[in-house]
Amino acid sequence: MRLCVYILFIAAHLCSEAVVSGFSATVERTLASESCSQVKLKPAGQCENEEECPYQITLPPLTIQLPKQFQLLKKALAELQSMKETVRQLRSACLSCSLQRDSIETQPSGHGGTTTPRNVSSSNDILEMQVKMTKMSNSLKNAHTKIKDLQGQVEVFSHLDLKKAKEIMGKKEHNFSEINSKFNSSCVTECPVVNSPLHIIAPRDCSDYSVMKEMKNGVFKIIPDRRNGTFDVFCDMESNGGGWTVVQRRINGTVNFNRSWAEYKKGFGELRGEFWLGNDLIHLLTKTKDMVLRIELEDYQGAREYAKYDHFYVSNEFLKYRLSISKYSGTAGDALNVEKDYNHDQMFFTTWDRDNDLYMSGNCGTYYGSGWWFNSCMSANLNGKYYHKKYLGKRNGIFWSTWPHMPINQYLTNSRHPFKMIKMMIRPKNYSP
Ligand SMILES: [Ca+2]
Repeated sequence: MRLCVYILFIAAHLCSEAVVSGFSATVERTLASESCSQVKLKPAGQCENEEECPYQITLPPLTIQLPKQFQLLKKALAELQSMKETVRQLRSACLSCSLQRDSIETQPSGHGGTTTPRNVSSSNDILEMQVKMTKMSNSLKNAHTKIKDLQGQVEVFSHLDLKKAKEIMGKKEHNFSEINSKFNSSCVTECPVVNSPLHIIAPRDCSDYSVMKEMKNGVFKIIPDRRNGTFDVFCDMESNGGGWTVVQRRINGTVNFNRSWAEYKKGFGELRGEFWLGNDLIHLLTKTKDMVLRIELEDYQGAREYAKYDHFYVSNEFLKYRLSISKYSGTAGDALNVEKDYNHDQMFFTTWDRDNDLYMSGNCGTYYGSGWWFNSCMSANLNGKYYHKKYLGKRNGIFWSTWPHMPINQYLTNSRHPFKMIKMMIRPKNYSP
């Protein structure tokens, strides 16, 4: 019986390898060979696991039932077939390797050398190339690292926005302020009260320009009060420590000072020549800070004197630009406070068209031809007519009653003493050159 089974198995194998290569279903494939066309293999009966199924082979007209172990034989046969294929592939690969080796070994050396030196040379070449490639690889790695660093820096710059820039600037300014405060705290004696240039955004008067180290005389823009805009003023940066805002100047008589209320209010003349700065602006300048007034006078004999008032304030238009002036010092004499009827302190401003003086019988401004803080009428008038030489009669020229160089007999004669140059200028009381 066993012999019979083997015969049948061999017959089936010979007929078709394909028949036994799968278990997918009932094997009822018609075999290619005519002699085997009648042989059929298939699992017998219904079962869940095909490996556990009994098998049957049909050799018409004979059908033989085989034990389930027959299945294992079929499986082994399939594995054998697979191994056979693998061996075939390996053999093919070995053949290819052998041919390549033969091809390399039989190549001419090019210098008539033998095969062995050629191999050594090739080996050295390969070694050398490997070293070069290693070096190149290292160089590339370094370059790559540097490129990454640069990319990082570029990204930092590209992400540097306005806010960061401001922060950086803020830090720098903070550092500068620290240095400045250290410098101030290093003073042995009491430090002078000065404004830091860092905190001057809009100069309120010429002293702010002086703090910013502006050393030359000239016209500058100031903002005494932010609500009133900017004004051009002439700054004296050279006289007596500089920082002076000039409010009036007489130097050559080219400008007429016999003007209306409105003109004195607004100001007139040329800032680089003769001018009146304007009562509104003088009010603004003296309102915001305690101001010192310095008056410089020069006569045609070359005598130069000054009068300084540590308190100087001009009220607004509603209060008729009333003058507050006191605390005199200087060499020209305190002509603004001589005696009761002529004192100019607390006097209102008067022009030919606006009589605010204390002279009951008339207008001092009209009589003396100028705008001024007349009493009834005056012991000084720096807005009087500009005379180029001595004059006679009515004292309507520039006048300073305490001038020390006045001729002794001046009150006994009609001769009047003229002035060549007048300058009125103001500066904050706490200013330190
Ligand atoms: Ca009057």
